[in-house]
Amino acid sequence: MPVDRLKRTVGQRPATGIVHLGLGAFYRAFGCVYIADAMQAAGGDWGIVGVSLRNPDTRDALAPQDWAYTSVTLAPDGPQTRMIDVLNGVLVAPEDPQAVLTAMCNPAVRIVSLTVTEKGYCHNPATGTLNPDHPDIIHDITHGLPRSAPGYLVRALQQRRAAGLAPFTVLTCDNLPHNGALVRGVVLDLARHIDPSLAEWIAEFGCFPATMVDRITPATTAQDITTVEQLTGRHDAAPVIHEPFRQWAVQDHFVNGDRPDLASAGVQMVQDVAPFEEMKLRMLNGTHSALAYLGYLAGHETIADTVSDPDFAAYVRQCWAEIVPTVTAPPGVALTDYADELFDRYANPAIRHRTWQIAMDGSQKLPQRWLGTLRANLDAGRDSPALCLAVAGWMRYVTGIDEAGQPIDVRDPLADVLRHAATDTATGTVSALLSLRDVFPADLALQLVGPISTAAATLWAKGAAKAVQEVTR
Ligand code: CS2
Repeated sequence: MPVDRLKRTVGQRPATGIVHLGLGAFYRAFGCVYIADAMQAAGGDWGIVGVSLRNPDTRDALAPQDWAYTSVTLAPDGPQTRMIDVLNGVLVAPEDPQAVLTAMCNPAVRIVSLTVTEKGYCHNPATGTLNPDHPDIIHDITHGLPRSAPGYLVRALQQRRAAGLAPFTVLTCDNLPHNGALVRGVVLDLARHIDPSLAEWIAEFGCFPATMVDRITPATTAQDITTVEQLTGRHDAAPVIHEPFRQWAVQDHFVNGDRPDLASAGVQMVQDVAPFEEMKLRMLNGTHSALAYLGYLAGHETIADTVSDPDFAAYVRQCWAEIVPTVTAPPGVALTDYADELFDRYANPAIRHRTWQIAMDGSQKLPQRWLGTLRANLDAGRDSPALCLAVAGWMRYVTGIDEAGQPIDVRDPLADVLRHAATDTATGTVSALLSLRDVFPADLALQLVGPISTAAATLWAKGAAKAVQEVTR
């Protein structure tokens, strides 16, 4: 049977109201689906122009299918497909930065959302403030056509101000602590370098709501593309594959109150996102990273494979036992139920979320995923052996050599620094990595050196599988 190409449903194109920076699989499986639901339930013109900040792949895959694509929900009892039709185009920033700024200065655009990953904010992970030595920031201070996400936000706001337009709301959807305040801080800092009066204008009129975003979305593989073709009878060059679960908590703080009716799509519109974010960053992302490093070292390809190993199942529960006392539950949430639900989500065999994918960019992820928990436990006089083993797992992983002596493809903006920090011994590696001030504050490093060295000694000597077993005994 011939396979059709996926095509947009004629006549359903919403006018553009949102520009999204960083159009990866996650936002297409999450934000675009919520926005589609909100427009379906409550109307409004919130079509999205996506921007790829690096390469043309997504644009090239989606252009021939008029920007429509298939979203596949992988429930344990089988897949469900749905066509998502809210994109009005995809721009590739390095090809034409002015086209991106022009899209952001469209008066109908009231929201610029972002999923640019942790490193895309060009901040110092340990402090959360703009890194003025970042090469893209150095460039963006002196050039009107930017390279970085903060650069696009500031230059577009500069052009909007000059044109007499209101600012757009900046809606960050990345897994960063206090993400609204963080992006506001880097934007204001960069704007101050360019034009202090611009910074004042943004501070007075801009809105940077905090958000907590959650949906597990592994990278789409060639096999997924074939599976979608079998399920739908249509060829889709860029489907997205994700779990059934989704949760979005958004601080209700938008310029002129102008936004899609997100609550109609099930988004939790709240005044304080912090408890949602802290719970999710520590309990989900924290254990995800712990399972990713140690699971990878123990030879597990995916998170589902990892937690199907009884020792790792006990290990992740031990991690939650260490994390829960440090977390203030959001209203109406029982943290033990949340942990049980997370376990079921991880165990979903239909989701092939690779440990290697989650292990990426650890230097940017560690502070918000583990260090807050470790600090809170130290302050309260509690030990965190499972989380200290996770840190040791990261340290072992970033040495770039696995337990069988094979090279690991370590992806991290600090990959070179990390590899060079590795020495022949566990103790030497621990102390070299703990002295990275971009990741570990000095006082915390001092308190952690003992327990992490203990964990590392076991990990180096006996391997991840055995170390995980011993720590839960
Ligand atoms: C993961 C997240 O890749 C990672 O670091 O921990 O992408 C995780 O899957 C999402 O935050 C789930 O909402």
